[in-house]
Amino acid sequence: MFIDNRNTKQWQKIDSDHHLHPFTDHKLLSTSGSKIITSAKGNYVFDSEGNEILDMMAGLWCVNIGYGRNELAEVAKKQMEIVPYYNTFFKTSTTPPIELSRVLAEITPDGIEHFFFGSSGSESNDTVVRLVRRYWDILGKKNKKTFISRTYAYHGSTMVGASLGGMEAMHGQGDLPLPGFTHVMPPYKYKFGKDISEEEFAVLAVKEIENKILELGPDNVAAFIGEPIQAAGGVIVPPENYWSLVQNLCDQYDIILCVDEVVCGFGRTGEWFGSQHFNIKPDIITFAKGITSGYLPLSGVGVGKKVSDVFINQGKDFYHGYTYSGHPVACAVAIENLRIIKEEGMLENVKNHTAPYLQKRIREFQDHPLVGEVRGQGLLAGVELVKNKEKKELFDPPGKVGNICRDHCTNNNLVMRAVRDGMMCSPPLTITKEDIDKCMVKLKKSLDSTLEDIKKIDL
Ligand code: PXG
Repeated sequence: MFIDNRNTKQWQKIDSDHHLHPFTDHKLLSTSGSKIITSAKGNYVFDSEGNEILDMMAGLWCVNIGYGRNELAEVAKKQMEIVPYYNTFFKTSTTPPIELSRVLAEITPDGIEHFFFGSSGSESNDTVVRLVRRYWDILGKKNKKTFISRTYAYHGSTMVGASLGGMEAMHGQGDLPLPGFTHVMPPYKYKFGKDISEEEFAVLAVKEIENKILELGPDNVAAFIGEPIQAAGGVIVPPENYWSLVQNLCDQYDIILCVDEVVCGFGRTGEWFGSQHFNIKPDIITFAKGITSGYLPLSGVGVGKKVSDVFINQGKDFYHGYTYSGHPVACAVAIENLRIIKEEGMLENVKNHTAPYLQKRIREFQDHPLVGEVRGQGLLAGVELVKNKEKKELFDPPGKVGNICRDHCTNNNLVMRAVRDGMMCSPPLTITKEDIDKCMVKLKKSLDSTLEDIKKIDL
């Protein structure tokens, strides 16, 4: 084992000397130092200073069954002893990816029967772009290449993941998006549909997609991709009728419908998948995170009959795969994780108890002077902080107030995610009503402190 008896300062020094973090201003980080997480249990993580921190983000939208489930460690150990690694290339497989595929076929949206594995959500979204373009190629529709996605979408951080994503800041670095990726308005009613009804706004948002299809020409459009609820984009919950309209549009113009289930998958909405919550049947889904509750890296693509038939029945090759596609240890851990979710009735508990409770409690902030909107679905929720509540006016430029509030949450030993000026949460599926109550006390304190702070600064 590596040396684990250093103190906080020592870890921070080595971290700052050698470790590059994702999405981080390292100059700033070297002055504050990283928070060093040294253990975790249930819905809490503990840092090297002994703080007990309520993790309302389930790590990074992923620790669905909570921390410290030894069953997963046992399974990993056992599988490492049996076969730690073998590949799934060259007409070979180990048993865990086969069994995991069978289990997934039972719980994924109707019609999704085949699974291809990777190690991250970004990788699986890359797989989708290659798969769908190859699909149209095989069918002789060689121009169907463009992917339509949405502003504020998050689909990963590789060149393709960031191109599919609709994050302006990411596009600003490294000449992105790549050619063949375009973005339309998301179903973000608070910002884009202030004065109309939910239903009217859904029609408007879907009309934008149709206009984009017509502008590009349907013969050039490969697929539409979206998260059921945009998570890292700010917990953007679409109107109830949005997704069925999108599905109709994709059918009408012969466009593949890809649903990115990386966050919404594995129980977040109280169903196995967000597609089931919105009652749609995607052609393809991608998933990651919650499939192993983050205990090991694993991701995948679920492929429906329409696409898989072409590859399987026409005997066409697809020159694509990763060393760790179907990694036996990660797949074994996933099977155990899914067993726990199922056998402990976590979906039912989320749907009938904890999600309604979280949604009810967080809506109490609707009257807070800083809060413009409270939104959420299932165990995804957030409050949008605004400059002017009556006029629904957002802070411009965005981000400063969100960061202030996030820092207060940190000081109150609460992990929530600041997205622009919203405070978002996505707790483990094991979150209890007591922990939700604790979260509300900490969040109220953080919002009140933020309000006091911003009175003193020029925004
Ligand atoms: N799709 C969705 C919907 C995601 O949320 C990915 C794909 C990419 O997964 P990987 O495993 O390649 O990271 C994600 C990841 C944040 C944050 O700041 C969110 C994600 C990753 C990192 C940070 O909220 N989501």
